[in-house]
Amino acid sequence: MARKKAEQLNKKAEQLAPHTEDGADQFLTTNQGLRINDNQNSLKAGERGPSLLEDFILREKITHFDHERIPERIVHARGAGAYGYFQVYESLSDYTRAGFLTDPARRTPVFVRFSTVAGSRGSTDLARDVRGFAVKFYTEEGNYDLVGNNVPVFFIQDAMKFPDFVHAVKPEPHNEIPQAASAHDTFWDFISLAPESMHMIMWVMSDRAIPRSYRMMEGFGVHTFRLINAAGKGCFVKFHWKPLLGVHSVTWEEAQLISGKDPDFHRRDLWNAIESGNYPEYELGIQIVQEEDEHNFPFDLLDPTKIIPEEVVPVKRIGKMVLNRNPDNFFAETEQVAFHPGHLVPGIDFTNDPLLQGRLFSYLDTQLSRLGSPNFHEIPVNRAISPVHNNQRDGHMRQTINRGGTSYEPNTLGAGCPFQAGTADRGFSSYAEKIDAHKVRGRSSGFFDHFSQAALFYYSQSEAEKRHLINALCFELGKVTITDIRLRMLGLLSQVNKDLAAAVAEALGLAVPAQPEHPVNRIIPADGAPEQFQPHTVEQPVEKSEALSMANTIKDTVRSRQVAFLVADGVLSMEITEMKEALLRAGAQVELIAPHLGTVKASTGSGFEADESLLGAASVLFDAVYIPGGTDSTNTLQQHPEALRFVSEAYRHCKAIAVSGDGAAVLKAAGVPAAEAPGILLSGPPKAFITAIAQHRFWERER
Ligand code: HDE
Repeated sequence: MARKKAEQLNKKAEQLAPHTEDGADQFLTTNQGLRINDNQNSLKAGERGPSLLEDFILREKITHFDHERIPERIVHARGAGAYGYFQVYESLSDYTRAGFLTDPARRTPVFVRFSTVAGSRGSTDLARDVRGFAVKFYTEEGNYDLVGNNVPVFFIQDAMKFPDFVHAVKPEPHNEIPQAASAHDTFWDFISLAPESMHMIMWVMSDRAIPRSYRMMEGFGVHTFRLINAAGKGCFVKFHWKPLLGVHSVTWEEAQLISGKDPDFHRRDLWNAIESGNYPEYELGIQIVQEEDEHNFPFDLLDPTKIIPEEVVPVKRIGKMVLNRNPDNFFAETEQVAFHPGHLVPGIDFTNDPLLQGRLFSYLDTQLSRLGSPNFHEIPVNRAISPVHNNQRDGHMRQTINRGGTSYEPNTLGAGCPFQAGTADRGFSSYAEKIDAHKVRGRSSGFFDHFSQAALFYYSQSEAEKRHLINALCFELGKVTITDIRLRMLGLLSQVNKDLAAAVAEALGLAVPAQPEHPVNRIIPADGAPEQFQPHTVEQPVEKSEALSMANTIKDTVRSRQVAFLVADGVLSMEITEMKEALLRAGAQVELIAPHLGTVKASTGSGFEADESLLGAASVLFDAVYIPGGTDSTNTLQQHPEALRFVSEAYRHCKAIAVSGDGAAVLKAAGVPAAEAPGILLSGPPKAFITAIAQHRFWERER
């Protein structure tokens, strides 16, 4: 029902329909449409004889199977996607002439793909990593792709370094270890020689790199882009996605456990949320900087290792994206979707960010090897909903049947068609930026403050977030086997924050080098660089930014949160029903976990069906735990090692736990110091539990 409604609203869904196949109530056929009468046996010379080469049905089937795989993405291989729509709140015509940003009546279909970066297609969702946040807007003026991440900065400043960076973070080349992890020598060797990565390192060592859900993370365009209005006036823009459920993460221990219990955790979460009508929602935000203000910042707007603090330029929320439909086929849609920062529409343009400039080459190029043909734009998920007419022809797997005798322009034989579009006809024209420069290999001197914003990020974190960040660095650098790399990292960290460096040094059993060896001479050209190109720090306009800490995020809803009820035979029915109804009303989801599957006998009534057994379930897959009373039930749970583990883990991971009556005995048996610990509710109305779940975590319990 929900799907039908979403489809009706969406031009993209209409376009996909004729390409969508459904075998229900249909005969099995070959790819040529021939009905098959035996799909169990190959054609043989006698029942015990050799198979015959003439079996074209067998050969077609096996040939197709042999070629089922395509190369996975070189980065961002692991991902999950969804369809939805975007709608702007009010016209942004002061800034841009892009139709989807100026017409509040328009619902623009979108396809979004979330991803991790380093791991292979089959790797865990819960790796410590950046998350990709790529949005394809199927606008009426062509496809616009906003190919961003859940972190607003990047490791490097220039595309020239990208292959080196990716080689360093991917599994090491000699033994292909480790999978989907940055905790290894080559990654930290590279980072320790690239001080420009320090701001990004703060983000990826923070809990942002282990999100609770794709639905609970921010997105960023990273680079500064440009908006251009109908009068041709340009301004700079940074794009933000703000999730309406707030920004939340799991703990590192949880992430590691989830990787074993459910490596598809984020993918499943996205899928289930959409299937259950809990549509993920994000607001699009923009930070606008007028051209005349370009140089009024202590950093360069073209430097992708810098943010514009929200306290300096506020984020204006301009519209909402809702994801309301799961793809029908993972390969056809999520795997074959092809994003490209160069998919632009009139009213939006690039800047000279040297990382962005390199990306403009890479994404088209990579689709050619990944999808195998310049006709990848004809794959249904990639097709624009606006008409496509040009003189590009032929190539592997061409689907369009172009009519007419001309495939060149200008022509008279085809009456000059297809013809160019002027600005009034929504033709794209590049922003006429004035460029008068020497051809150089180099970076602007404004790019060399590598530490101030790293320090700003660290300083803006809550105590718990700082602790997690330190622990992450201790974990990662602890996996490094070369002391020199650790020392170089301590040197760099000490330039971000002395306490941070000291805490990491202590865990590594090392001292912070007094005079950190500056790795800069490894990153400048062989001919050396003058003083202003040495790393230095520049005072920032703010000391602290509230927006950088997840502690300040929205904590007012339990919508789609997963709550485990631990129950056994003899549980008090009333205590289940009352709590369950209250939670469901608030939008949470409830699962009954019992020592056995099937019916759990209750104190009264016919009992309850268990959703999962304690053997199959795991606390890390839930946001909160409730233990209803009932002497027999709580006695059983107290004797059950998995029940005790469930409870003690939920406690250690700082989740809300509520008990009723003698449910408290289970806490005690699990070693949970229940008395008045934050987030532990020994009695009280369901409302108190709901408020506690909305808090996400009670980090103060960590100490
Ligand atoms: Fe990408 N990136 N990237 N990247 N990137 C790819 O394109 C590349 C960068 C991002 O779900 C590839 O189709 C270069 C920044 C996302 O399909 C490839 C550079 C940001 C995705 C590529 C960068 C991103 C990709 C691999 C530095 C955040 C997944 C497969 C110059 C703003 C899109 C593909 C999806 C994917 C190249 C840096 C985001 C190889 C050369 C910065 C979300 O073309």
